[in-house]
Amino acid sequence: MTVTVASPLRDELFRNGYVVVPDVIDPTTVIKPVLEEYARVLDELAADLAAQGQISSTYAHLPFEARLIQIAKESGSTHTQHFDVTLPQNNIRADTPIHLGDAVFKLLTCPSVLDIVEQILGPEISVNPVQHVRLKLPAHALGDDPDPMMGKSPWHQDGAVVLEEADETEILTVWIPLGEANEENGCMRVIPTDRSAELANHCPSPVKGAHIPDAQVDQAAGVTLPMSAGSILLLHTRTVHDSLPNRTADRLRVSLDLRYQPTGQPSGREQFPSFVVRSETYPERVTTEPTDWRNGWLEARSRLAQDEVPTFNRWDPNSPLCA
Ligand SMILES: O=C(O)CCC(=O)C(=O)O
Repeated sequence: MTVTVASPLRDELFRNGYVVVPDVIDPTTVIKPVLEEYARVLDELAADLAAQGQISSTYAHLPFEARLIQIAKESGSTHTQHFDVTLPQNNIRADTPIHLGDAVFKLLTCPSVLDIVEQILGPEISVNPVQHVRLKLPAHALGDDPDPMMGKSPWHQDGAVVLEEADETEILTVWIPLGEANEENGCMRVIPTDRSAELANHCPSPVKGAHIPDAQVDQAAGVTLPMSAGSILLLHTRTVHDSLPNRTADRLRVSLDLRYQPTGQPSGREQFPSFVVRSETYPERVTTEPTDWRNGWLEARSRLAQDEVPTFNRWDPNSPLCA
């Protein structure tokens, strides 16, 4: 199914590679409940780590940000997967943590977000399984754990993190700060990129994920994008982007990056589930219950815990460009 949408927003996105749309999400009714869910995830995590002797206290008296930073430092791990809204790309077990809370589902299906997405993709919309929460820790707290979910993201195009079969899929990235994101705590940075641009060669790395080496990016053209909670950033699959490091002493930078696509096009990660979130033609196919969404992911986890998980990487680490 090809997309035939005409809208000024789509034109702007395709021309520049990015659009920041302010005041899309209600911080009180939509964002705050997500942060409350993450606080409960941290409660459970802290109790488990304390019971295993990995931390000396649950640090229950600390506010969320200070508590996560303290726990990450003391346990020597960022515990990303406990908060993440997708499965890892390998070593999936029957009990691999994943956070599939009602508040996250409400954000994923937020009508005001889907109204914007519809202006780009049209009315048949699915949520693509490439999606993450990033609780970006201060660089000093990361230690030897260079996890790009918790630290700086390297330069890349989102079209490079899915398989070739999705090269023509109109995957739209919707990046959502759950608090202030600025130059100090590590906001996003983009290189204005026309949608007709080629996918650059990426280098796969267990540490950074698929990335374009810094030397191959015209970094002087980078545009930093400070944003407030409630606003969203749209990127197309060819937009070259990274994020700045979190240089604060004691603050997190919290965001979700979600992806949507026209229903019926390849997701580029077929082993993971996609869900219809809006449909003019088949409204009965829309996933409206968080339980159905949760079950879709949990079934994928059970299946993948038994099967060999195919790699989602298409890039050659031995390419001379990666030397
Ligand atoms: O949130 C970040 O720091 C990076 C996000 C990103 O690069 C993406 O969503 O593709």
